[in-house]
Amino acid sequence: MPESPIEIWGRPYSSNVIPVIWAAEECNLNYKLKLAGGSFGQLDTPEFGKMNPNRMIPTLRDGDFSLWESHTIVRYLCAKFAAGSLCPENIQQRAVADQWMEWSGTRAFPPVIQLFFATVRTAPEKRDSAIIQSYANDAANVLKILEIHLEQHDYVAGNEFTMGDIPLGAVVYRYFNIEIERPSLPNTEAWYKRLCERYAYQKHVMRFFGTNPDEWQALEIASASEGD
Ligand SMILES: N[C@@H](CCC(=O)N[C@@H](CS)C(=O)NCC(=O)O)C(=O)O
Repeated sequence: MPESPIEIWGRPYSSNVIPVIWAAEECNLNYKLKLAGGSFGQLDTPEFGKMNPNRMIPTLRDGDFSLWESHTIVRYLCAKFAAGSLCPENIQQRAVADQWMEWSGTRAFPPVIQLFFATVRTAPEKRDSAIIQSYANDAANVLKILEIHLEQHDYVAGNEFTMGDIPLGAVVYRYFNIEIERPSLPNTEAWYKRLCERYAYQKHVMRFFGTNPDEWQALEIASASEGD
């Protein structure tokens, strides 16, 4: 009997789901997107609770096996379907890829998501420019660490694209596409440009996310057509 396709539960505009869908596409995976979270609901069902007791997206289902935590799912997909390329065989290179995935979650994601919520997800008349500026400064200061690292490398774990670039690449897309002033980060911009050349990045990450909550909501609802 043919194996049933992997299911990714989530919504295409969720910041934590985007890296998983991007990774799946990089692995040329035939997966099903099961719409869940936000306006799509589903998280409160008993079926979902069995897969993920946190009732959060993304959640992956591979046959009888369920997995949650976006970075762990990215690692799983890359180890299963792209061992030796997206998931490097060399243990030190793989550890460096892991390191930047963790760094993305703990250092880069927080100020960028706050920036996103303070701008796109807040009505223009309610925005606080001082708060926006402070998140923008925090994000820029953190990304200066990446900027120095990329002086020596084309990608975060060396000169090849790996899973280490995935969560961070999704964060950086938002950073570069929110209307704020940014300092010049030439190495980071060159890396971002390399990511922009990838089909999977164009398809799943480079989405117009709107400029205000109404536009964002309309885009999210329209993404229902991407479900299985
Ligand atoms: N650390 C978790 C965070 C998951 C998370 O915060 N997911 C959010 C969406 S980005 C969620 O499920 N929110 C409820 C919803 O979308 O309805 C991960 O990386 O997977």
